[in-house]
Amino acid sequence: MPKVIGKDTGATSHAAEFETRLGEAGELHQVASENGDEDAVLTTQQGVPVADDQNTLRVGARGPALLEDFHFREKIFHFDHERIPERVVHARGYGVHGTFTLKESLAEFTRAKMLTEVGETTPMFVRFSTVIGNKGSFDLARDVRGFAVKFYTKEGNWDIVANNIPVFFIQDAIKFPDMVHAAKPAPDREFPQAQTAHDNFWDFITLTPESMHMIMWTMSDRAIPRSYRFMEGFGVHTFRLIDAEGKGTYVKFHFKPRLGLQSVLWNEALKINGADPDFHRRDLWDAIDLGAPPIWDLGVQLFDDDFADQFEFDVLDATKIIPEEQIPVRIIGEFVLDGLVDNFFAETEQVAFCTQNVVPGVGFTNDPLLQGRNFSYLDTQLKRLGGPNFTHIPINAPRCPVHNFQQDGHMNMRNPKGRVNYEPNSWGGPRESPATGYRHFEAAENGRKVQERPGTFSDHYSQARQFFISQTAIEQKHIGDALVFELSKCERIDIRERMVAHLRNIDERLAIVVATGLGLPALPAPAPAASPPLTTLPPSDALSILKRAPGTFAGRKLGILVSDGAPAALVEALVDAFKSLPAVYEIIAPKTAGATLDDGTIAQAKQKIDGGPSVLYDAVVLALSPEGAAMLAKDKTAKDFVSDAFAHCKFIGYTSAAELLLNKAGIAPEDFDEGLIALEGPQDVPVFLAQCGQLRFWTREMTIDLDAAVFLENAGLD
Ligand code: HDE
Repeated sequence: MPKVIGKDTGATSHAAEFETRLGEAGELHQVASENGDEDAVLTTQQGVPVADDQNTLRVGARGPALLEDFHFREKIFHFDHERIPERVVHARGYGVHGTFTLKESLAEFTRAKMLTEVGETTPMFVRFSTVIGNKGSFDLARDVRGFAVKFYTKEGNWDIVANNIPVFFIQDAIKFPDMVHAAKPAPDREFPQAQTAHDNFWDFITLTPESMHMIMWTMSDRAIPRSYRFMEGFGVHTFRLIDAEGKGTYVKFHFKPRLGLQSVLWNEALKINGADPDFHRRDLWDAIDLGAPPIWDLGVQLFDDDFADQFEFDVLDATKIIPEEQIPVRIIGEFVLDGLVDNFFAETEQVAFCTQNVVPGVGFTNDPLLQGRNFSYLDTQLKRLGGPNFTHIPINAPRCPVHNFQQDGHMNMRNPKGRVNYEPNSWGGPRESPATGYRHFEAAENGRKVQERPGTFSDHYSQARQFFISQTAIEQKHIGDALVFELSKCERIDIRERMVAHLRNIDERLAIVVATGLGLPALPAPAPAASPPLTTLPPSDALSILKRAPGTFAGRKLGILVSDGAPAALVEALVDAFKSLPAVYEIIAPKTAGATLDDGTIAQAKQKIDGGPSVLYDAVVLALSPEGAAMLAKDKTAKDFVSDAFAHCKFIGYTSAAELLLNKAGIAPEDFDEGLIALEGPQDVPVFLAQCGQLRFWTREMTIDLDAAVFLENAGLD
């Protein structure tokens, strides 16, 4: 029997069962658990055993169907109603279960048990999402990612309905429908899907200067994440922690991924969407399924009124961050996302988040965006889930006692006993509890009733500039590239010009790069600014992805392209080294069956090369024999594999025979750079592994992309 590699892609299979998860929350699980059971009998929804599920009831084999066929009618009726309205925004999402563990108590600031009982674990559910695309759109749209978190605490459900970007497009919830309409496909033509690269979006944005800070983030690599596992999460608004005496402390919530941040290139994103539209959901599923669940630290920025009063911007303005250099993020615990759903619809589709879901000790501020959200989410659930009883659905049901006199309604799942359904009453509880019950923060308010934006919200450019100057050169180039790409899709020249006019208030060099990229004949005058932009805000390294690179390939994926006769010792050494990080690998071969290596070992292929383009991997190895290289050098797909890996600045390990394929793919000997690593044998693997820890060889982009020249000439950006 020849040895076989390639079956186990780098981590041990995760055998954990999550069957009980839904059951913990409710009593509704008995039906689902039967599916897949060999002995189970197919029944109708009424539980009646079904004798024939292949043929409708007819008068004679070729005769008309009979109305009497209740099984057929029920089956079709149910099928006809399988869909519920998709979310207006964040329609495409992916949910997983997890657990939060508190490491440091915030007892000084809040009475919330989840934040004060060190060592306590709290079950949770997280739904990641894109914002604009519909449910069937692709994962790698340039878009904000939702990072909605539901904690099933002992004191009720607490939701932090967060994003992977810490600011938002608008300051007041009243503009949300306009913003979303403008971003979604145009109403007449219903395209483009899941994209902001169109006139309507940029028309709205350029007429809404408050969006400029957010635009810097969405044009940055943050909007094309490599995976949900490599994203930060932010609660965006300033919330409040409230202690037992009613004292409030402002708080901003942060989720920081242990695996570090990572994004893909735009050209790569476009290709990934074709090769695997489910790239992000598959990545998350695989990581959990293979027993390498992602972990995030939960952090808080805490501050008081004194800080708020002297901070350059209004802490109620959701288009502003508080730089971590000014208020450090204090890590108080961690969450592990290690539980796959049993059923996508039951859990991920039906989960209902709401910013209003808070627990005693956590409260709101007057952020006008947050106040609007507090209305919107509950309202949306009524439409989507069809009635007021969606909290009875297991994924939404609290994991603590629920007692109240709210009753009846569509799909009521509870069967309360006894006579009492009002309060006060002479029959018995439940009763309110001044000691343990939720208490709102007693904010002192006075003022005239007005429709007015506070003057303290009027600076729209300073933090946009701060974000931009905090990036590395390559990240700045990507922002320029993204702006040129998006605006090039706008047909109206005045919209392009208007955006460049805004950019002049952010960074003159960026404005020049974008104007040049768009071929504008002249720079438009800077947009009138409600508040003069500050140029004094210092760079904040925390805003850059690359300045905080993790320096390891752990959690990433290596693609090993093999051919018959490839060196087995090298392939095995690669597999062992990357598995130990741990990272995963996939074997790609010209044939689905895989390849026979030089010692007779069978390398089983996960992908035939046509289905496994290099965009699906973080680094690649070309482990080829001379014959294999000669054959692949004639193959267009193999050449694409190589030239894409090169163009996307990936580290490429190669056997000497594979040089032929590299050359035929357009990488001439003089183009070879330090990102291309010769692998003579197993002894070279440690060097390759160490290099891969840089994730990308970014220097290459400056030499192979013509736009880099515009960027370097005009900007000398740093
Ligand atoms: Fe949302 N948002 N949003 N949003 N949002 C929804 O609720 C809304 C905003 C966010 O995975 C909707 O159940 C308004 C900011 C996430 O199920 C809806 C405003 C942030 C999710 C809604 C905002 C978010 C939603 C649509 C402006 C980041 C997905 C479906 C005031 C902090 C949750 C639904 C999931 C979903 C309203 C702005 C995050 C319509 C009115 C800012 C992660 O209710």
